[in-house]
Amino acid sequence: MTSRRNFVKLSALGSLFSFNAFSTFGKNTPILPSKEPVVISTWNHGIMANKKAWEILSAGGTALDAVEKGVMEVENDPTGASVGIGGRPDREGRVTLDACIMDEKSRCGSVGFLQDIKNPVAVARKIMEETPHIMLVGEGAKQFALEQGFKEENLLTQESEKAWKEWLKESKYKPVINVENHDTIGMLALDSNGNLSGSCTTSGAAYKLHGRLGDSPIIGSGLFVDNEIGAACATGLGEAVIRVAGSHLVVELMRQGHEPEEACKLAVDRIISKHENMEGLQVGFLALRKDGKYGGYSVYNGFNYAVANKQINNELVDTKFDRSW
Ligand code: SD4
Repeated sequence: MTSRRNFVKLSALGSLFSFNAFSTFGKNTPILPSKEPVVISTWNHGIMANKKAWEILSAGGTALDAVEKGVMEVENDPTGASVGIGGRPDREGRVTLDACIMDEKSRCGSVGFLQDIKNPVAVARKIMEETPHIMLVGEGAKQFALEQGFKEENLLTQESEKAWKEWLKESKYKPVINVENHDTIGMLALDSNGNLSGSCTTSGAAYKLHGRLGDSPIIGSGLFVDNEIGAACATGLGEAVIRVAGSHLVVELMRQGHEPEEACKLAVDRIISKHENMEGLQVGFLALRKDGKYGGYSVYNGFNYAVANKQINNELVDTKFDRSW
């Protein structure tokens, strides 16, 4: 790693010449932007999402289209218990969805507490492209979605309702976020123009309080993209991610010269340092840098992600972690 003295020297150089900070900050050798497409996304369902995203990227499509259409595959899958239709409801039995999207121009859109519309990521994109705003929530977000032609539908599947009724018997709120729960999908992509985009979509923590928002719709927490540097997304206990503005932190750590995996690890360390009680506190970060290098890291074991590029045909990778369950 770069010594502090070198870092200060290089930072000073970086501010003297106001070119792309990424090419010098914290590094002895410049890192060149890549135009080799790559997509990474969280958990096992990342495979399904990457398949669609890779179709788009490998045909020369944009990272923005890839990250939207990719995660919609998971939103549309009724067997997924944490995203889109079939997502676990809150403690009142209502499915409320959160999502956001961000592109290479730092344009972003976000939707929170959206009900009865199964593709919140597409609603987030419409907010980004069709309104002067970034975030819409609740009734207003639903009204906007309906005006944009989205269909109203019941998102509580029979299976999800059954699981919720089972939960009601004890009604104990205990966030358990691990690989079995097939959680939130966050996706980061780099396209053949060298542009980065990201998306994040979820039904949030199962059996949450009605009205709760997690990190996933919050730009800088669940997702952040800076086309000069890289992109990051988060999964896990949203309250912990928000506390440290997790995805923004990961991108800023890459700006300082940390490798993607190392940036994710340092963000995990930050989360750990801010919590006395680590019980149930699983958080995982993914990072994709402008040069196509990527990595991830999690608080506990069990977090994985899917990667697709020209060399890797959509494979799952387990991240390193700080501690075991
Ligand atoms: C939330 N971060 O609402 C989401 C849930 C999640 O893996 O990512 N689970 O807190």
